[in-house]
Amino acid sequence: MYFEKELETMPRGDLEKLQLNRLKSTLERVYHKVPFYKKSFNMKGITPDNISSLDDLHKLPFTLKTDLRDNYPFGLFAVPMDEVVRVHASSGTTGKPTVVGYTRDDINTWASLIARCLVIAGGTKGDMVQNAYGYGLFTGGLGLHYGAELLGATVVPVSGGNTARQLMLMEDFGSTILSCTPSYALMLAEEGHSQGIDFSKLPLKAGIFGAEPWSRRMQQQLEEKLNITALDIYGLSEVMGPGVAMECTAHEGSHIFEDHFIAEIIDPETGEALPYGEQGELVLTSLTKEAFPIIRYRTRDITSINPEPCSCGRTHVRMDRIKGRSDDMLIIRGVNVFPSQIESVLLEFGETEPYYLLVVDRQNTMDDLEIWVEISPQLFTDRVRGLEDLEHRLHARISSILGISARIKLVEPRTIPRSEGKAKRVIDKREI
Ligand code: DLL
Repeated sequence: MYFEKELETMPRGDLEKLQLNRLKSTLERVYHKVPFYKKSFNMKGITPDNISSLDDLHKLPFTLKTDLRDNYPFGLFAVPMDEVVRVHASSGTTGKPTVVGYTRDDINTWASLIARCLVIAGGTKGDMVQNAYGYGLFTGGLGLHYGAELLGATVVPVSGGNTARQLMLMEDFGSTILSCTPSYALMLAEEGHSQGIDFSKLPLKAGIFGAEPWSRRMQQQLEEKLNITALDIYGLSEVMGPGVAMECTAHEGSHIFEDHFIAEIIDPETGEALPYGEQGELVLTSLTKEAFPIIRYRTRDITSINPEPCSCGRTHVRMDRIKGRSDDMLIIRGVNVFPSQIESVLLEFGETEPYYLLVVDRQNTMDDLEIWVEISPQLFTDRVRGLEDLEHRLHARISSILGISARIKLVEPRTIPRSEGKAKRVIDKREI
């Protein structure tokens, strides 16, 4: 099932023609309407006329998160403010947020892409979507909301948090689709089980989880615990919000909606384009956005792209799960470490829960990694004597996966803080 079959299954030749036309008109608009782009194109000696094929894209300069900050709040908007019907913002760790804007047509496009995502998850107008992404400046809540309404489903705009109420509504309303971060879905599952809820008796059938990296194992675990099909939704506010890409039920990557975005993979060190299949940083260009078009945005997200046809019939390329962000990647004693690698290991072991915290410190000149791991309630009560053995096995497995040794600290069930939105998994105490 498709929401916009013709566009989702368009032959690649036609899709590329559509992309080129849309790219050209986007470039014309940004060049003439946004001083930042005129300046950055001029600095490379480029005008929109120099772009005559999709291969020419690499001639254009990248756009960075700092460019958004430098033009705070509305400096990169390409339409007058009276055409902007909504803004969103993402909070950075420091300083001012980055602000993005939408025209009425942008909101409609976004809703149609979310409707595509819901249909991929088996959604129809008969569904009840419990939307537990945060409402507000974050794009998750309102993004999912408008797409579900466009599809004609019933939206429960519960937003994040208040787990007891979420579970009550899920049971009483008979929610069929849950949307939230994977870490919050895990918390709902855990709370639900401890309250004695039998998810197999509820009508819940699908989960649309994203906004943070999560492993395939965590996905399988959520599918089991909640008795649903769990799918990965990807997006970022700078490029639109959720719905830039969506995993289909083949579970072999997420389709990037290429009629609206062009995706490239680059080497994060050199900025050079990498071929299909190679892992690097995802760079995205918008093709239809009016208020906030964006050219070659460096997402910092690490993935690879697969152009092979998909069994679901969609022709749009698929990206692999996001491994982490190039700026979240920890470099410990010179070795690259992504938190999601540790999550996968923990889920291999039945005795641990996928709640963990990486604590990085520097003793003299040596980096020190300590991994706090929550043990399962069962192990805690059953086999206190087995803990040392578990610690050794975890240590060996994690060292072999990461290529560096880390200290394991087993902690009691429910001691690592749960999150209602994006989980925080790293504490870096190094002063570099
Ligand atoms: O997180 C938009 C979103 C909302 C996506 C709801 C999915 C669902 P930002 O707050 O701007 O926007 O954060 C964007 O979150 O660059 C990735 O690093 C990360 N991210 C988003 N989706 C995924 C995913 C929203 N499925 C940043 N897997 C992105 C891994 C993801 N990381």
